[in-house]
Amino acid sequence: MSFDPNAPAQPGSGIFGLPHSEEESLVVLVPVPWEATTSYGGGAAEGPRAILDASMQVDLFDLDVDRPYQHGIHMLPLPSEVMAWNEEGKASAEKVIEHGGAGDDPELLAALGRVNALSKQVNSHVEREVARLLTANKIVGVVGGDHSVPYGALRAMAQHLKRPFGVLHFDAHSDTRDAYEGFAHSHASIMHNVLEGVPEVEKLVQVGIRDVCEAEVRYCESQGARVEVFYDRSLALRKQEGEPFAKVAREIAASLPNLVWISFDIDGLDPRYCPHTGTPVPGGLELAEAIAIIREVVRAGKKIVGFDLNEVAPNLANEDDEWDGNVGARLLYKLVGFTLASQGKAKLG
Ligand SMILES: [Mn+2]
Repeated sequence: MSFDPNAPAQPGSGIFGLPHSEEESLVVLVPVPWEATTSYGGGAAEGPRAILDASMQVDLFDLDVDRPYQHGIHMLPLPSEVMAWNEEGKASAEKVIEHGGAGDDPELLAALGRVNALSKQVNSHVEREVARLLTANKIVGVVGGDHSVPYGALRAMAQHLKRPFGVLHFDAHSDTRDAYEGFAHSHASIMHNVLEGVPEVEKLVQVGIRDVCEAEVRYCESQGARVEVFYDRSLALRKQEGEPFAKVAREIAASLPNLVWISFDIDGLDPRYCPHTGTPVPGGLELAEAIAIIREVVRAGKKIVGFDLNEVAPNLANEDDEWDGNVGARLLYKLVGFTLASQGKAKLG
């Protein structure tokens, strides 16, 4: 492979301007352009494309994680079947959302059933792709799409590891609702579905949560030690009391088991990093704080087994505005780098 890591991306190159094919890459990214159950602002289905476009601007040398590109990074092509399911799913879901749920209206119940069936197809697609890549000894990252997309990936990871593992979940939202608006695989239910459907997830650690309903708080409490929540409110109070964030980051890392999947909803960050995400909430983490937490996970000797990045949505009203994709691409590169570093394949800066 002859390419200059210090030069601008060449036309026709892949993600981050890299020339690597799937075969040449240790890291393979699975794009999932799906957002059928998005209840507020749309655009997450455009996330993979926005990240890919903006990724050409990311410098390949990284002060946190050195040279992750050396192992090869490839993003699979955007799956046209998922894009078609998304169009159909959105049209059906819209009717249900407009009416605040299906109630007992036969037409709305049929639309709801169709959305749930399409969600299952997306889950199977993601599970199949991730399982295939894990079998080929790839490191896998899923790029959403809304936050429902990692479900199939976590199922595949559980099958692959055959051991318990933890999930480090960055988000403004708890995502532990039981079938939000009737949708069995809503973005707002992902962690409920993971806790109920992936028993290998022995621990869920949530960070940045600040928009949550009481039932979710009680549900998380009912899980006992299996769920630990670092609410945004508590992180803010601790900072206001003068506690060093490095200490908080180490505490979060220490709360995780040795094998960790990272599920990163971009809205866990302060919304100035993701102004067009579907459900922005004031408050949230600085990018540097999220990175500090992930760095501490690696420094604590834990192994990041895979990750997803979701809810990145571009400004659909102005295609020259690359900001959301820009932040998403940079965070994605760090996730790749820290995952490699946790597996002894990149040097921590
Ligand atoms: Mn969220």
